Amino acid sequence: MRPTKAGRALAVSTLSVALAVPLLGAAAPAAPATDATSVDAPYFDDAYYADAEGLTGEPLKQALHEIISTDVTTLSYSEVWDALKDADQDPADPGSVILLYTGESRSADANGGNVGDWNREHVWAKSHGDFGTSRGPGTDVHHLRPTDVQVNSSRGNLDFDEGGSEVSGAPGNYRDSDSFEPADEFKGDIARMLFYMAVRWEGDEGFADLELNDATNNGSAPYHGRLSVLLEWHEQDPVSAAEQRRNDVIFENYQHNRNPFIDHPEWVAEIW
Ligand SMILES: [Ca+2]
Ligand SMILES: [Ca+2]
Repeated sequence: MRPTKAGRALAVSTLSVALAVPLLGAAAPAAPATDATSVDAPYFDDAYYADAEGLTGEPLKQALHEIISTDVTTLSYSEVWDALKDADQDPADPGSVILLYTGESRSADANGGNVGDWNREHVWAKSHGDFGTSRGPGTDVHHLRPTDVQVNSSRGNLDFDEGGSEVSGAPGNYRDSDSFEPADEFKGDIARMLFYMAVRWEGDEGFADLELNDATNNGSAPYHGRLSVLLEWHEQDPVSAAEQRRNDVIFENYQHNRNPFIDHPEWVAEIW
Protein backbone atom coordinates (compact mmCIF):
# COMPACT_ATOMS: atom_id res chain seq x y z
CA MET A 1 0.00 0.00 0.00
CA ARG A 2 1.19 3.47 -0.87
CA PRO A 3 1.07 6.07 1.90
CA THR A 4 -1.53 8.73 1.35
CA LYS A 5 -0.53 12.11 -0.01
CA ALA A 6 -1.39 13.53 3.37
CA GLY A 7 0.95 11.03 5.01
CA ARG A 8 3.77 12.05 2.72
CA ALA A 9 3.08 15.74 3.28
CA LEU A 10 3.14 15.19 7.02
CA ALA A 11 6.47 13.37 6.79
CA VAL A 12 7.97 16.18 4.74
CA SER A 13 6.69 18.90 7.03
CA THR A 14 8.11 17.07 10.04
CA LEU A 15 11.44 16.96 8.23
CA SER A 16 11.33 20.66 7.52
CA VAL A 17 10.90 21.36 11.21
CA ALA A 18 13.72 19.00 12.09
CA LEU A 19 16.06 20.66 9.61
CA ALA A 20 15.23 24.07 11.01
CA VAL A 21 16.43 23.01 14.44
CA PRO A 22 20.17 23.49 13.81
CA LEU A 23 19.53 27.06 12.62
CA LEU A 24 17.42 27.87 15.65
CA GLY A 25 19.96 26.10 17.83
CA ALA A 26 22.54 28.82 17.18
CA ALA A 27 20.30 31.40 18.84
CA ALA A 28 19.06 29.06 21.53
CA PRO A 29 22.04 27.66 23.45
CA ALA A 30 19.77 26.24 26.16
CA ALA A 31 18.40 23.62 23.77
CA PRO A 32 17.05 20.37 25.22
CA ALA A 33 19.56 17.66 26.03
CA THR A 34 18.45 15.54 23.08
CA ASP A 35 20.88 15.70 20.18
CA ALA A 36 18.36 16.97 17.64
CA THR A 37 21.10 19.02 16.01
CA SER A 38 23.52 16.11 15.62
CA VAL A 39 24.32 15.23 12.02
CA ASP A 40 24.38 11.56 12.90
CA ALA A 41 20.68 11.54 13.63
CA PRO A 42 19.16 11.32 10.13
CA TYR A 43 16.15 13.55 9.64
CA PHE A 44 13.79 11.09 8.05
CA ASP A 45 10.54 9.61 9.10
CA ASP A 46 9.81 5.89 8.90
CA ALA A 47 6.69 6.86 6.94
CA TYR A 48 9.00 7.38 3.97
CA TYR A 49 9.79 3.66 3.94
CA ALA A 50 6.36 2.38 4.99
CA ASP A 51 5.81 0.54 1.70
CA ALA A 52 9.06 -1.43 2.16
CA GLU A 53 8.28 -2.63 5.64
CA GLY A 54 8.66 -6.40 6.10
CA LEU A 55 9.84 -7.05 2.52
CA THR A 56 12.99 -8.79 1.38
CA GLY A 57 14.70 -9.74 -1.89
CA GLU A 58 13.20 -8.61 -5.18
CA PRO A 59 9.95 -7.30 -3.63
CA LEU A 60 12.05 -5.07 -1.34
CA LYS A 61 14.05 -3.80 -4.31
CA GLN A 62 10.85 -3.06 -6.24
CA ALA A 63 9.24 -1.27 -3.30
CA LEU A 64 12.35 0.83 -2.74
CA HIS A 65 12.47 1.66 -6.45
CA GLU A 66 8.91 3.01 -6.25
CA ILE A 67 9.62 4.98 -3.07
CA ILE A 68 12.81 6.64 -4.31
CA SER A 69 11.39 7.32 -7.79
CA THR A 70 8.16 9.00 -6.66
CA ASP A 71 7.82 12.79 -6.45
CA VAL A 72 11.48 13.23 -7.34
CA THR A 73 12.90 16.48 -8.68
CA THR A 74 15.55 15.95 -11.35
CA LEU A 75 18.31 18.51 -11.68
CA SER A 76 19.96 19.97 -14.75
CA TYR A 77 23.66 19.24 -15.03
CA SER A 78 24.48 22.87 -14.21
CA GLU A 79 22.26 22.76 -11.10
CA VAL A 80 24.41 19.88 -9.88
CA TRP A 81 27.26 22.29 -9.08
CA ASP A 82 25.26 24.10 -6.40
CA ALA A 83 23.81 20.87 -5.06
CA LEU A 84 27.31 19.48 -4.55
CA LYS A 85 28.53 22.68 -2.90
CA ASP A 86 25.72 22.15 -0.39
CA ALA A 87 25.71 18.35 0.00
CA ASP A 88 29.50 18.04 0.28
CA GLN A 89 30.19 21.25 2.17
CA ASP A 90 33.15 20.95 4.55
CA PRO A 91 31.59 21.19 8.04
CA ALA A 92 34.78 22.88 9.27
CA ASP A 93 34.88 25.40 6.40
CA PRO A 94 31.54 26.29 4.82
CA GLY A 95 33.26 27.85 1.79
CA SER A 96 34.83 24.54 0.82
CA VAL A 97 33.80 21.07 -0.27
CA ILE A 98 35.26 17.69 0.67
CA LEU A 99 36.62 15.85 -2.36
CA LEU A 100 35.93 12.16 -3.00
CA TYR A 101 38.95 9.80 -3.08
CA THR A 102 41.38 12.26 -1.46
CA GLY A 103 39.24 13.68 1.37
CA GLU A 104 40.80 17.06 0.63
CA SER A 105 38.93 20.26 1.49
CA ARG A 106 38.97 22.63 -1.50
CA SER A 107 37.32 25.99 -2.17
CA ALA A 108 33.76 25.52 -3.39
CA ASP A 109 34.49 28.23 -5.97
CA ALA A 110 37.27 26.16 -7.56
CA ASN A 111 34.80 24.17 -9.63
CA GLY A 112 35.67 23.76 -13.29
CA GLY A 113 37.70 21.73 -15.71
CA ASN A 114 41.25 22.93 -15.21
CA VAL A 115 44.09 21.39 -13.23
CA GLY A 116 43.53 22.37 -9.59
CA ASP A 117 39.76 22.55 -9.98
CA TRP A 118 37.18 20.07 -8.75
CA ASN A 119 34.51 18.68 -11.01
CA ARG A 120 31.50 16.37 -10.94
CA GLU A 121 32.55 12.74 -10.62
CA HIS A 122 30.00 10.14 -11.73
CA VAL A 123 30.64 7.34 -9.28
CA TRP A 124 28.47 5.11 -11.48
CA ALA A 125 30.55 5.82 -14.58
CA LYS A 126 28.24 7.50 -17.05
CA SER A 127 29.46 5.36 -19.94
CA HIS A 128 28.10 2.27 -18.12
CA GLY A 129 24.62 2.55 -19.59
CA ASP A 130 25.58 5.59 -21.67
CA PHE A 131 23.22 7.94 -19.84
CA GLY A 132 25.15 11.16 -20.41
CA THR A 133 24.38 14.32 -18.47
CA SER A 134 20.77 15.07 -19.36
CA ARG A 135 18.29 15.07 -16.44
CA GLY A 136 18.35 11.53 -15.07
CA PRO A 137 21.07 9.18 -13.84
CA GLY A 138 23.75 11.56 -15.13
CA THR A 139 22.52 14.34 -12.85
CA ASP A 140 21.47 12.19 -9.87
CA VAL A 141 23.35 13.81 -6.99
CA HIS A 142 23.15 10.65 -4.90
CA HIS A 143 26.12 9.30 -6.91
CA LEU A 144 27.84 12.55 -7.89
CA ARG A 145 30.74 13.86 -5.82
CA PRO A 146 33.21 16.73 -6.03
CA THR A 147 36.53 15.25 -7.16
CA ASP A 148 39.89 16.66 -8.17
CA VAL A 149 39.93 17.01 -11.95
CA GLN A 150 43.05 14.88 -12.39
CA VAL A 151 41.95 12.18 -9.94
CA ASN A 152 38.57 12.04 -11.70
CA SER A 153 40.44 11.51 -14.96
CA SER A 154 42.53 8.70 -13.39
CA ARG A 155 39.41 6.89 -12.28
CA GLY A 156 37.85 7.32 -15.73
CA ASN A 157 35.12 4.75 -16.29
CA LEU A 158 36.83 1.90 -14.45
CA ASP A 159 34.87 -0.63 -12.47
CA PHE A 160 35.72 -0.91 -8.78
CA ASP A 161 37.93 -3.71 -7.44
CA GLU A 162 41.00 -4.10 -5.27
CA GLY A 163 44.58 -3.76 -6.43
CA GLY A 164 46.87 -1.83 -8.72
CA SER A 165 49.36 1.00 -8.35
CA GLU A 166 48.82 4.03 -6.14
CA VAL A 167 47.18 6.92 -7.99
CA SER A 168 49.31 10.04 -8.36
CA GLY A 169 47.93 12.83 -6.16
CA ALA A 170 45.52 10.49 -4.37
CA PRO A 171 47.32 8.50 -1.65
CA GLY A 172 45.52 5.32 -0.66
CA ASN A 173 43.76 5.00 -4.02
CA TYR A 174 44.91 2.36 -6.52
CA ARG A 175 44.24 1.55 -10.13
CA ASP A 176 45.20 -0.96 -12.76
CA SER A 177 44.08 -1.58 -16.33
CA ASP A 178 40.54 -2.70 -15.47
CA SER A 179 39.69 -1.37 -12.01
CA PHE A 180 39.96 1.37 -9.40
CA GLU A 181 40.29 0.89 -5.64
CA PRO A 182 39.28 3.96 -3.60
CA ALA A 183 40.82 4.91 -0.26
CA ASP A 184 39.44 2.98 2.71
CA GLU A 185 37.34 5.85 4.08
CA PHE A 186 35.39 6.05 0.80
CA LYS A 187 34.96 2.35 0.04
CA GLY A 188 31.58 2.03 1.76
CA ASP A 189 30.35 5.38 0.44
CA ILE A 190 31.01 4.22 -3.12
CA ALA A 191 29.34 0.85 -2.54
CA ARG A 192 26.20 2.51 -1.14
CA MET A 193 26.03 5.02 -4.01
CA LEU A 194 26.15 2.15 -6.51
CA PHE A 195 23.53 0.14 -4.59
CA TYR A 196 21.27 3.19 -4.78
CA MET A 197 21.79 3.56 -8.55
CA ALA A 198 20.94 -0.10 -9.23
CA VAL A 199 17.60 0.34 -7.45
CA ARG A 200 16.75 3.85 -8.59
CA TRP A 201 17.26 3.14 -12.30
CA GLU A 202 15.21 0.18 -13.50
CA GLY A 203 14.89 0.80 -17.22
CA ASP A 204 12.15 3.42 -17.07
CA GLU A 205 12.18 7.17 -17.74
CA GLY A 206 14.04 6.52 -20.99
CA PHE A 207 17.24 5.20 -19.44
CA ALA A 208 18.88 1.79 -19.20
CA ASP A 209 18.27 -0.59 -16.28
CA LEU A 210 21.45 -0.17 -14.24
CA GLU A 211 22.55 -3.30 -12.40
CA LEU A 212 25.56 -4.55 -10.46
CA ASN A 213 27.58 -7.57 -11.55
CA ASP A 214 30.82 -9.17 -10.48
CA ALA A 215 32.78 -8.19 -13.57
CA THR A 216 35.31 -5.58 -14.60
CA ASN A 217 35.64 -4.25 -18.16
CA ASN A 218 31.89 -3.59 -18.28
CA GLY A 219 32.50 -0.91 -20.89
CA SER A 220 29.27 0.71 -22.09
CA ALA A 221 26.99 -2.08 -20.79
CA PRO A 222 24.63 -0.79 -18.06
CA TYR A 223 26.49 -2.76 -15.40
CA HIS A 224 28.94 -1.88 -12.68
CA GLY A 225 31.29 -4.14 -10.76
CA ARG A 226 32.41 -5.77 -8.80
CA LEU A 227 29.45 -6.61 -6.63
CA SER A 228 31.26 -9.05 -4.30
CA VAL A 229 33.88 -6.41 -3.53
CA LEU A 230 31.29 -3.66 -3.02
CA LEU A 231 29.48 -5.88 -0.50
CA GLU A 232 32.74 -6.26 1.45
CA TRP A 233 33.41 -2.52 1.32
CA HIS A 234 29.90 -1.80 2.61
CA GLU A 235 30.73 -3.85 5.71
CA GLN A 236 34.29 -2.55 6.15
CA ASP A 237 33.37 1.15 5.93
CA PRO A 238 30.04 1.75 7.67
CA VAL A 239 27.73 4.73 7.12
CA SER A 240 29.27 8.00 8.30
CA ALA A 241 27.73 11.23 9.54
CA ALA A 242 28.85 12.92 6.31
CA GLU A 243 26.88 10.43 4.22
CA GLN A 244 23.81 10.91 6.41
CA ARG A 245 24.10 14.65 6.14
CA ARG A 246 24.37 14.64 2.34
CA ASN A 247 21.43 12.23 2.13
CA ASP A 248 19.38 14.70 4.19
CA VAL A 249 20.51 17.69 2.13
CA ILE A 250 19.68 16.00 -1.19
CA PHE A 251 16.31 14.89 0.14
CA GLU A 252 15.34 18.17 1.71
CA ASN A 253 16.76 20.73 -0.71
CA TYR A 254 17.14 19.11 -4.13
CA GLN A 255 15.78 15.76 -5.27
CA HIS A 256 13.34 14.87 -2.46
CA ASN A 257 14.39 11.23 -2.51
CA ARG A 258 16.76 9.29 -0.28
CA ASN A 259 19.49 6.65 -0.50
CA PRO A 260 17.86 3.75 1.40
CA PHE A 261 21.19 2.02 1.99
CA ILE A 262 22.45 4.94 4.06
CA ASP A 263 19.26 4.93 6.13
CA HIS A 264 18.99 1.13 6.31
CA PRO A 265 22.39 -0.49 5.70
CA GLU A 266 20.90 -3.89 6.56
CA TRP A 267 18.79 -3.81 3.39
CA VAL A 268 21.89 -4.40 1.25
CA ALA A 269 22.07 -8.03 2.39
CA GLU A 270 18.32 -8.39 1.93
CA ILE A 271 18.66 -7.62 -1.78
CA TRP A 272 22.13 -8.83 -2.78
CA1 LIG B 1 33.18 6.09 4.56
CA1 LIG C 1 18.28 -1.42 -11.87
